[in-house]
Amino acid sequence: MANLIVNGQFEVNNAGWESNTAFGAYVASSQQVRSVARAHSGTGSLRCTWPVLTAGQASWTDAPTSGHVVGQTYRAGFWVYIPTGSPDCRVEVAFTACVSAWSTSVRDAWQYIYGDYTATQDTHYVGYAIAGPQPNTGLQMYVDDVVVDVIPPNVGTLNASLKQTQFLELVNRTTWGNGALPKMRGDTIGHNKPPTRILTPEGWKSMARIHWPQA
Ligand SMILES: [Ca+2]
Repeated sequence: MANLIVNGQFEVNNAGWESNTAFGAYVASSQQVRSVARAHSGTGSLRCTWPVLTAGQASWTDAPTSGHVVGQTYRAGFWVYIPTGSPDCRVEVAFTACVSAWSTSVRDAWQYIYGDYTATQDTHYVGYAIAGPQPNTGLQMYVDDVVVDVIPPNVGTLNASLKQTQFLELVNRTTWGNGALPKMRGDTIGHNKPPTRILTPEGWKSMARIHWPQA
């Protein structure tokens, strides 16, 4: 599968990203711009300047994201950089149930946060949010390397119900969740070194032999 986020690396501009009230649920953030002050990849990231919030208010920045398959489960992952003095954030997705845990107390360093959700329509608004009260002005945070993709199948539950397309996804996948490559016993999946293919059951076109490391 491909990343449904069209502009998640911010190497050119901030196209596709916005802030809105989501029918009154949020206070629109005041500014989202491409910044070269810091980056998780390349030289650019998205800098959001949060509005002043009172208790009970929230604000978010989001990307209207199309191409979902209804009923498919997705993971929206963000690398976020929260400077000292700025609030925790979390992943939120509109028009479906998705609210991640709040980011940890990490400050002045990149951290990965994500939320999982099941698509209910073609377009979902994928974003990150903060909650009030926030007493100061100029509160900022940075985002980079945003990915929305199907969640890799849980190998621990592979069984006869597994669909062919899921297996092909497993074979073809070169990055995993937060970007780390899954470790193989005696091997590592890599761009130039796919998992071993073995003879497949009748009706299946492809299959991967995968040995997960012992916990
Ligand atoms: Ca970048």
